[in-house]
Amino acid sequence: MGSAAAYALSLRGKRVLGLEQFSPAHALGSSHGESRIIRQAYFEDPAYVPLVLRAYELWEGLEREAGDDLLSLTGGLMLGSESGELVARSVRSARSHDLPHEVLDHRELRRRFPALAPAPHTVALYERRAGFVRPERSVMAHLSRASELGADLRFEEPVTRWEAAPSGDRVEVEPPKGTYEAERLVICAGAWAPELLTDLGLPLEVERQVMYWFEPGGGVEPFLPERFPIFIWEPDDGNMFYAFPAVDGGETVKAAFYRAGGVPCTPRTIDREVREGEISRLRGYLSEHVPALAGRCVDARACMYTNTPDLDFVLAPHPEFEAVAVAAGFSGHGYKFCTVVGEILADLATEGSTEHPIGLFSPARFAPEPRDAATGN
Ligand code: PYC
Repeated sequence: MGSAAAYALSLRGKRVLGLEQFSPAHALGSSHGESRIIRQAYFEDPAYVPLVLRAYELWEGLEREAGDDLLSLTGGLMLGSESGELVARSVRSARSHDLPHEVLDHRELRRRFPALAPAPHTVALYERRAGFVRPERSVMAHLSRASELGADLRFEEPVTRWEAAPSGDRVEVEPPKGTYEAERLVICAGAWAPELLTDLGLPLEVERQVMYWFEPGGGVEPFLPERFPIFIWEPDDGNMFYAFPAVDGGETVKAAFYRAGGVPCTPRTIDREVREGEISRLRGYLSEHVPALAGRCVDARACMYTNTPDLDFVLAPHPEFEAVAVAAGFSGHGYKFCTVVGEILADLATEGSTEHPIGLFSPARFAPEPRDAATGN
């Protein structure tokens, strides 16, 4: 989000200073692991659809500018039962925004995607324009373009403190190497947001999630992007998991849980070791639903989700300091939006507002209900 904001602001001719506590495109936060899902029929809320459609346009523009393959459209499946939430809500989003999609039953699923083993009650929404983006390469593309456009990007500079006057147009940030002053501040601190935004009192919770790379038992052929889509599967117990095709000539397939199995942590306490029991748990779901994928797990890496209680983002001007814009709480599904989030943050920093529909992301939704003076409730 920070690299996309640095790029969007540089594109508008602003003088940009970017401060990152680690190295470019590092693997210690929430934007590593080779691939992130991109999809349009957004089950979380139809309000995300206009934003994701703009994100696609910006992804394509970034790819052209960077001369790199950042976005691959492989098609995507949302699978589950008719009584579950994932498929019904995806269909609702697709219909309400007129998105091209198909609803497939288990026979059609088996015919078109033979690597999947859907039960007779499984249904799915298929969308052709779903796929994946490449997070590390995309972060580098945003950073390189920002830097080419004149941004001053500094790494290994952790910001631990910032200050702004309530109505002023000066802000100050203080990494150990010195103090910087600016007219505007954009804070995209990922899992470090709870520390940098304590004044906002956001109910953010960081959780550890693990990404796993499996070596398909019978070889990678059935999982190549031309025949295997990204998918999210909501099994009957509600523990969603997802997977990608084998990307960029690799012999492995990445899979993980979504909104299931997270362990509360902080960036300081996160356990980066992955245990056999965790691997076996995901392998169990794979052997039932994608049997050929349930082979040897050759790699597993921890990352962090920063969750809000409703799992919707926080993206808004700071309620007290007009010179400050805030992006946080992407709740494990934000990366695909980073191009449009960069554009929104540039709007907020330069204009104080945006035409994009970001009402859903206001931090005001977490404010305590005012007490009734008469009843005290
Ligand atoms: O952003 O679509 C997403 C996603 C699915 C699983 C984890 N993130």
